[in-house]
Amino acid sequence: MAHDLLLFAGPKIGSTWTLRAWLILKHYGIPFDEQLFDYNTDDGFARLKQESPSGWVPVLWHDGKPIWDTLSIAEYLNELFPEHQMWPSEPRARAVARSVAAEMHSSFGALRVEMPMIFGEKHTISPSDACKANIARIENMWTDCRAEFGADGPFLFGDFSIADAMYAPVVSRFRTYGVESDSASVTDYRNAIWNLPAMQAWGAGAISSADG
Ligand SMILES: N[C@@H](CCC(=O)N[C@@H](CS)C(=O)NCC(=O)O)C(=O)O
Repeated sequence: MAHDLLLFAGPKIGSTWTLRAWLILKHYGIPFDEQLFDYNTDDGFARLKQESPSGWVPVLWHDGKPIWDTLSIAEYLNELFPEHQMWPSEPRARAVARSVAAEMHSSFGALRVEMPMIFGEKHTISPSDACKANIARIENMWTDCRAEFGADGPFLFGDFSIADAMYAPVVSRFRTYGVESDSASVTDYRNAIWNLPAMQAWGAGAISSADG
């Protein structure tokens, strides 16, 4: 079935929420068009507030009608393309995958403020205790998911899922700010996300837009 999908997108260097939706589309090979809103410029910001129903990116337009907010977009794509099984098939694994995705959506305020995504760059900061606690919680969560559900592949629930897309910007942030881990499980997971062809394609876009 052909679909007419258009993603309202933010700049690849810093738009974490766009990255999540974009990665799902790209990883599963779903054809889509992209319209960039560089909300760091006055004009791009004004256009975004005017043209996006929510005033934010990402927005997925399907056959000319909008779906907004990243988790809704992810759920919608999963329903539109059931052949990709974007959540784990086993009920408990699926519930936990939804829990970790929702936790990313609603938490980690200190990490978001102190470690903004600057894709591909390296920066030094001194994280606050709250930010360190966010990092520890995320690493523990990744370790637990990998231990309980990750036997069949390198991702949180074995195969790539929506939960992994939710944490992809965190992997980028950890690289940018030099967050290191003693845990092989955490390091392997970070490498699996970083080396995803779709993640690398996003990075190439971040570099070319910075050059341009
Ligand atoms: N809850 C929203 C958050 C979206 C969001 O924060 N988008 C940022 C870019 S990553 C944005 O549109 N920023 C534009 C602005 O600051 O006005 C979602 O999950 O999609």
